[in-house]
Amino acid sequence: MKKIIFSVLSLCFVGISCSTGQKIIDTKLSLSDKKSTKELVVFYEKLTHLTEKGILFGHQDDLAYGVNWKCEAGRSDVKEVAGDYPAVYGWDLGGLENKSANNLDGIPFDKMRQYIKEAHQRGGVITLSWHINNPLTGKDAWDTTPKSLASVLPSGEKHEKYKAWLDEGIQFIKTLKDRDGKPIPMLFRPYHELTGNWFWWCRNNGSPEEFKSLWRFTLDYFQKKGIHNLIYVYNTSDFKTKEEFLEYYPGANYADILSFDKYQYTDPLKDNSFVEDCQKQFKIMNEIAQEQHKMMAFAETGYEAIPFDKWWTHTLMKAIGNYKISYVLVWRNHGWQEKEKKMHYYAPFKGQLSEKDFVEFYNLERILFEKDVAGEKRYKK
Ligand code: BMA
Repeated sequence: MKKIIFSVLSLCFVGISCSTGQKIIDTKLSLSDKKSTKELVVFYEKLTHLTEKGILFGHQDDLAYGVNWKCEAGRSDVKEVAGDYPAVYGWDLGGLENKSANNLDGIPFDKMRQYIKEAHQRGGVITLSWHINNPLTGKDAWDTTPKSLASVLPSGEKHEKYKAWLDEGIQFIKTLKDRDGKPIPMLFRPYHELTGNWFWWCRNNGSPEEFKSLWRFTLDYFQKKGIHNLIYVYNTSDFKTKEEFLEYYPGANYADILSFDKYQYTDPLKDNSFVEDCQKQFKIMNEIAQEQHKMMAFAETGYEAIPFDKWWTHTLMKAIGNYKISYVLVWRNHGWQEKEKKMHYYAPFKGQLSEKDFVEFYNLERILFEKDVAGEKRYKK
C-alpha cells in the first residue's frame, strides 16, 4: 500500500528547531502576514512538511459538481475514480463583488461555505481565487479595457468602489470558520495569471509598479480588515526568464508561495512542448523559490477532456519532473458546454478514458490525496 503514515508528528513552528529532531526543510520560511493566526502558522508548517513528502493533488469546484451531476452531497468525480477526495480544493469568489448569491460558475456561496467547512474538517486544504469583475467597466474579469488596473489604485477613480468589492470578499472569508469558531487557514491566489493578457489586472494592462501597488494594497487592506488566515500565492501564466517572472512580483514580504498556471493544448503524443515548457518554468521558479525561501505550486493545469489515456503518469508527472512542489491543481469538471459545443473537464470521472491511469497516478508514493494529508496534525495550540 502506498501512502504516508504520520505516526509521530512533531509540531514545529516555523523558524524554531524541533525537539524531536524531525527535519524542517527551510527554517527561513515565514509568512507575509505578520499577524497570521496561530492556526495559519501551523497550517503553513504542515504544508512545508507535506511538501517534503510529496505533491498534494487538487481539483477546482470538486464537491459542487462533476460531469453529469450537480450539488449531490458527498459526491466528487475524483473520489469516484480514485477512492479518495483530492487533498486540495479550489474555489473561486467571482460574483461576491456583485453581492451575487452564486459564483461565476453557478455555485451558491452558501453551498461553497459548507463545502469549505466540510473539506477542512476532513483535513483538506482550501485555495481561493477570485475572477473579480472589471471595476472600471463593471464587465467581467476578462474585460481588459485600458487603465482598468490604474482605476482601482488609491489614486484611481474606482478606488472606493473597489474597496467595497473587496469588503464583500472579506465578509465571506470571515464566515469560513471551523467548528471551534476559528478562521479556517487557507491559500489565496489573487490576480492570477498576471503575465497573461486576458484579465484586467494582467501585465498588458498596467506597469509593474501599478500591479505591485494593487497587490500590496489588497493584502494590506485584507489585513487591515482583520483577515489573518491566508497564505498568499503569487501566480503567473507563461514566462521565459527569471526577470520576467519577477518583473511584477510584489516582493518576498508580500507572497508566500510561488506558482504558475499552464494547460496542455496540443496532443502530447505528437508534441512534447507542454512538458518541456513546464520543466523550463519550474527550473526558473525553483531558483527564485530557493533564493527567497518560498514554496512552489502548479496552481492550475489540465488537458481539457483528457483525450490521452496516460496523461497523468506520462505527461503531468514529466511536466513536474523532480521539482518539489507543494500542490498541483486541475481545473473544474463542468461537463458539456452548450455554447461551445464541447466537453469542459480536467479530472476524470467514472468511465473516462484516463481513469485507469489516474488510479496509477493516485497510487504513486509521491502524490497525496486527502487521506494522506488528513494524518498531519493540525491546530495544535
Ligand atoms: C475558465 C473556464 C470558465 C470559467 C472560468 C472561471 O477556465 O472554466 O468556464 O468560468 O474558468 O472559473
